[in-house]
Amino acid sequence: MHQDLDAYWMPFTANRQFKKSPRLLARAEGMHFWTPEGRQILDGIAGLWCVNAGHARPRIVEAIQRQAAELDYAPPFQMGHPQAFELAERLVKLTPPGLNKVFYTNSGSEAVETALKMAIAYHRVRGEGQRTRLIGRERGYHGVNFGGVSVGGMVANRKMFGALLAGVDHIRHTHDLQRNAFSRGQPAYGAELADDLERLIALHDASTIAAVIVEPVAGSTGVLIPPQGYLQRLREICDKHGILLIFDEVITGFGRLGAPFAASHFGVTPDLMTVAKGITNGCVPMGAVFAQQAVHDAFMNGPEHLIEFFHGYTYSAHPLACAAALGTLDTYEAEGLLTRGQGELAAYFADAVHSLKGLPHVIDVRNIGLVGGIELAPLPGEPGKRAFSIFLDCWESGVLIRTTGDTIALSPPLIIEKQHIDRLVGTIGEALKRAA
Ligand code: PXG
Ligand code: PLP
Repeated sequence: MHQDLDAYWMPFTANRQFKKSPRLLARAEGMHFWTPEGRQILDGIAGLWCVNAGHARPRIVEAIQRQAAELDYAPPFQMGHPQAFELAERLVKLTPPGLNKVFYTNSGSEAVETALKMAIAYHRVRGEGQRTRLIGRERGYHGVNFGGVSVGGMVANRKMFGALLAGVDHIRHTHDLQRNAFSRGQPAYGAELADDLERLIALHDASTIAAVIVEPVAGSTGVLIPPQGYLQRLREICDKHGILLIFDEVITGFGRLGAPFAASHFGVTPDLMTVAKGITNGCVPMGAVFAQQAVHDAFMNGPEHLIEFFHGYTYSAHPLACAAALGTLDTYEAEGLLTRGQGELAAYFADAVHSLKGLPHVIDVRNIGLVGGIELAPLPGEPGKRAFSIFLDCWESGVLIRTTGDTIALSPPLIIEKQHIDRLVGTIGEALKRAA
């Protein structure tokens, strides 16, 4: 089959390289994709950290089909539909206590924009309208819209786009190979890096700061796991200064760490929490912001006929997304998937990824739940090229992995079995032995 690839400008893709030797996926089921030629590919990254229950799950497929026939669309402004409310009630049973209000979006990027605006508006409705500053972290990823890029810390995602949002600053990242290389789970050193927030508070004054946003585990910038005690310390400093803490759980939400959310796993509850991806198992675009009761209630003043929060999307609470999310929660529940990534399976996965220590170019291995990071020494003067060559080699061998810089990131569907872990890690090991 000849197909013209010219018109589609692909996102976050080396377009010219891709179009010279395309990698197409035509079908998926369970742990695998198939190419148009029928080659089977093991999915080592749950699509893009999102297909947590594996591909083509019947409860989700049927829920979407039923919903499309029943109610294709309903306006979300001044109107509602039953599935949106049912989903919200089900979701807040999974979140840490207190995070019991849900605002729907269509992606993680939109969830981030929503949370940042909510934080600034929250302070304003409480009479602290001077709290407008947003604090992110170096090496953070919060999607690609202007707010998210501004609080994010990925140089390539920022430098092309001008001045970004004003009034943003960043605390230091926690990645420290010298002290923490080859840690299993949370690294021992670096809790004190949370005190960097005190430095920015001293510089700007707490009274100007609305919120701090971090990924509990940074995914896109190479699987950076928080040092022991770090997140607790951030929570304490935010509380001390009246600053909202936002956890961006777009990747860590819905079972990735072996608990429903990273907040549950680490025992630290933020004021706002963003999710996407696994909320619908990647089947229909959806994101959400969870808010503490007190944040929500601060808006519920003034005359009752007035809109309280001037924000929302045409497709907020889209019926197909709500149906997909309900089918997804049914699947997670029926199969215990939100806690599958802990215990024996996680230990097996950890042993497997750490077995790559000692292979050529491997300078660190990191793991938590069903997330693995394998960092390689870069080729001199060509950052990212060595890891990308491993990606291409694995693809030829029928395994889909993801690389960011010179780190290989693994985040398989939570239905993964031991034989898939062997295949995934074995294929990477063989590719490393062949690599330049
Ligand atoms: N926040 C976090 C923490 C994310 O990981 C987003 C926001 C944005 O979500 P949307 O749905 O707008 O893409 C993300 C997305 C990768 C990779 O390879 C990660 C993401 C997206 C694409 C690639 O690491 N995360
Ligand atoms: N641009 C225009 C001209 C619009 O009318 C709208 C929504 O009505 C938007 C952008 C925003 O689109 P969405 O609500 O899908 O984010």
